[in-house]
Amino acid sequence: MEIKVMQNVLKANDVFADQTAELLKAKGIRLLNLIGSPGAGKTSVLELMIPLLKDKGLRIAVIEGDCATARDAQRIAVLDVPVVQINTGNGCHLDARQIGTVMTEFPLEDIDMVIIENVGNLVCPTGFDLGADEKIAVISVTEGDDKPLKYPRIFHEAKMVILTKIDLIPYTNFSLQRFTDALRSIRQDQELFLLSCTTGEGAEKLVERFWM
Ligand SMILES: Nc1nc2c(ncn2[C@@H]2O[C@H](COP(=O)(O)OP(=O)(O)OP(=O)(O)O)[C@@H](O)[C@H]2O)c(=O)[nH]1
Ligand SMILES: [Mg+2]
Repeated sequence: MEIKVMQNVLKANDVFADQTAELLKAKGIRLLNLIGSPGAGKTSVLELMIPLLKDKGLRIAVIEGDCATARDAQRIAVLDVPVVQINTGNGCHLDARQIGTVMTEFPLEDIDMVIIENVGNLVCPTGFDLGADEKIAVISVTEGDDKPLKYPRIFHEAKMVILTKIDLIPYTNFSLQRFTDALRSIRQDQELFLLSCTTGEGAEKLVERFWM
């Protein structure tokens, strides 16, 4: 019985996800879903990337998901892009109905890409399709190099992985070789981007990928 309820929830979610995907496809808008643990650096990645992408002429809107506060939306709003904050209360992920509602708030005719920062969580957001073109995993050096092995689903679904806080590698026992081996054991064609939001190292390569 419990399984049936869960299936219905996911099915309902997928209907909204499909609607969003169709709407954005018709308008030529790309939708990205950033997924990572609390504090992995998701908002910092956006703060670094958005000005660089704006310089290239890309028109971006952002959806921020957090249990509470509008702190991340405030950080993005100063970059002068449309942003909506969704507070989920105790909810550990964003769902497709919420995303569909927010889309009506955006001037879609003037947007090329919508980026969702999901609620900080490496597990639950992975299971809820939001209609995005791709899920992007954001993971930081300080979380440890074994995380792909322990939380494989997101690293299986996300072709693109952003490893943040690489400036901290010298101060930790993080092994880039162990991390890469772990990733490759889950998915062979993974695209790994190394990034420091503190020094800006790796930003240019990431801009090229987002620009695709
Ligand atoms: N040293 C270093 N610190 C970083 C880097 N990226 C982010 N941080 C710091 O890590 C902390 C968390 O960064 P956020 O960008 O807020 O992380 P988040 O994933 O958006 O966090 P939640 O939205 O709460 O899940 C902040 O203090 C950032 O300044 C980095 O590349 N290097
Ligand atoms: Mg954040």
